[in-house]
Amino acid sequence: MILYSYRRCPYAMRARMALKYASIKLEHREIELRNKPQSMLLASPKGTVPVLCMGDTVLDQSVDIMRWAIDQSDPAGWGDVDDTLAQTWVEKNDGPFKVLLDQYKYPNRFPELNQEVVLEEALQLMLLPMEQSLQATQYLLGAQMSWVDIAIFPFIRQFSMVDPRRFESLPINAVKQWLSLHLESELFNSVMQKHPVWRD
Ligand SMILES: N[C@@H](CCC(=O)N[C@@H](CS)C(=O)NCC(=O)O)C(=O)O
Repeated sequence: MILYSYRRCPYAMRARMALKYASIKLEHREIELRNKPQSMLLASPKGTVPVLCMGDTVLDQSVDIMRWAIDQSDPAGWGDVDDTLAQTWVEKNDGPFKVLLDQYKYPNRFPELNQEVVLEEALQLMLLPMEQSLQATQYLLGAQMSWVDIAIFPFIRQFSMVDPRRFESLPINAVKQWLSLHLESELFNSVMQKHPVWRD
């Protein structure tokens, strides 16, 4: 089992966390986005990480890797959630929220956009609905952590890191607490260890 990964990629982070959670043994191949190994491109020509190769089977969507991992082993019930609700959150994150995250993170690429307006849109779309859920229950879909928390957390982390002081000033205390909990978790820290770049 081989995982092509990139340390700072939020999609790769969620996959690494799910694989680690499920105790999947694998060979970690750290890549450079600018110099992708041929063996990875042969397995998955679209050229994004993460890519999980298991013999002839290749999973090259982070959510598919998460789901596969949880199907193998789910010791804390990450998969015990309403599928439609889970899908709705993750689609909102990977779709419109990711667009706003990129606009917020790379203002130079979007000179026509106002940072504060982008931040406000991100609040309305994602951060405030998350706040509402997290005020009601400790995790996004209830009292128990689920794969949805793990799928979304790396993106909120990235968002918070763009302007940490501005993030700290936002009225989303439950989100901040939830974020800290994940940032400090052993699981997250264990998948953030550095690996040397793998070469074909
Ligand atoms: N839908 C994919 C998206 C993965 C993705 O976009 N990964 C980025 C890194 S964060 C990537 O590999 N981009 C290719 C590149 O920058 O060349 C998934 O969920 O796995």
